[in-house]
Amino acid sequence: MLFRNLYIENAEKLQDIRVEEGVITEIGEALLPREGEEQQDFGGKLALPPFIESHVHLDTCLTAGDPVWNQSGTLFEGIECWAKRKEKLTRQDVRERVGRAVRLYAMNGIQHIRTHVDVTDPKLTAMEAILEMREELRDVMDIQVVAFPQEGIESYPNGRKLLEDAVRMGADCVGAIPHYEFTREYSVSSLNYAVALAEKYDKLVDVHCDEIDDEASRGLETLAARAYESGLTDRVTASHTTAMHSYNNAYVQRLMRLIQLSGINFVSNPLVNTHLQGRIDTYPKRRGVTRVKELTQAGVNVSFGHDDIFDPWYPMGTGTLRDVVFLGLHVCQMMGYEDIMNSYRFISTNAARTLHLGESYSIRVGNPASFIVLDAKNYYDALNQNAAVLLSCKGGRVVAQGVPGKKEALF
Ligand code: 17E
Ligand code: FE2
Repeated sequence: MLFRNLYIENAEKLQDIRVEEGVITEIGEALLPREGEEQQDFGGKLALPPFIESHVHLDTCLTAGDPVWNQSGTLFEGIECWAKRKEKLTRQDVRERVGRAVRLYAMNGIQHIRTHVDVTDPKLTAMEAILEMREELRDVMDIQVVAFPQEGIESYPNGRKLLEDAVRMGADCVGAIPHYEFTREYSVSSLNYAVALAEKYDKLVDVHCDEIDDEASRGLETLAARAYESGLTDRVTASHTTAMHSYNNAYVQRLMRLIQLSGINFVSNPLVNTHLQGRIDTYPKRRGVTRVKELTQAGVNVSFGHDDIFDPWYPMGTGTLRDVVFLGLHVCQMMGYEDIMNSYRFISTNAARTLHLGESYSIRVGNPASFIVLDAKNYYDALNQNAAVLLSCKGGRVVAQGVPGKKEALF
């Protein structure tokens, strides 16, 4: 199969991609079709490595308003709403919603998802259902599962045991939520426990870290120190880190050294944290998005996640990461030409590092034929014009396709 006339990752020149038995066997200009070889000519469109959702809660998606709406728009009311919905969870209910969400993502060019799954549920219903789906959907979507203690490790009955049980069931990563624990001591010990668990079972770590507008919430320094000392380094991710928005600059200057030494990754969720944070401010109102620009400038790996699709924490979402990048660039004030052109990295290359996808993630000869084609010539235009995803090819299999949106002025 020959995919013709593509601008690969914003390249200036058009190239063709040859795929044989699910693998990229040749990339070059004007490749000659072989006898009987199937061809698809895109006539000058952008090809990118597949998009990656590096942070979402699939277990909670598509439940907004059931049984109650989050009226205040705070993280904490969201957790209360979810606790009510959680009581009604069944395996079938989780499977049905996750199936819908995964299809939404697929249509938008996503081929990898890291999902947090709440393990503060004595029955671990969602964890069981999602681990099952991780296997069933393997050919069309790679799903990485974080055991996420939504209501705390130290502050929830049997929190430690539930987290370990979920890891033993097969979760890929260990989570924590230091800003939600009852005390500062608990938040430190919860992080120590999560990192030790990851070491014991050889897992990755992804912590909901300091998702609060409290400048005294300092789980991040503990997490980074443990990542450094344990040698887990880039196997550790700090998600949200919204308190970092409110830290004083002198502290951030000191902290940045530790962050760099530790090698940890960051995930920022601009859609959801601009919605949830700043809720107790009058004016000026904080945006509550972590320091993406400064971290990036310091050479720290940052990716963007959607976090939620239509659930107690976010009443919107159609599973497109384009909106996440679009808002992220605005709120982080990263709107220089190169910033915009390269911003797909927040939902591709950078996220691949966080998920440890390795060398097989890139459009390169010898790699699985996994790529997407967008209806634009480069990512600047794709982002600005909200370009359709024309094709999503995963290991040589077309897993989703789309047609260009059509609008016309009648004058
Ligand atoms: N749970 C949490 O603690 N924080 C979030 N942003 C979401 C769920 C969506
Ligand atoms: Fe989250």
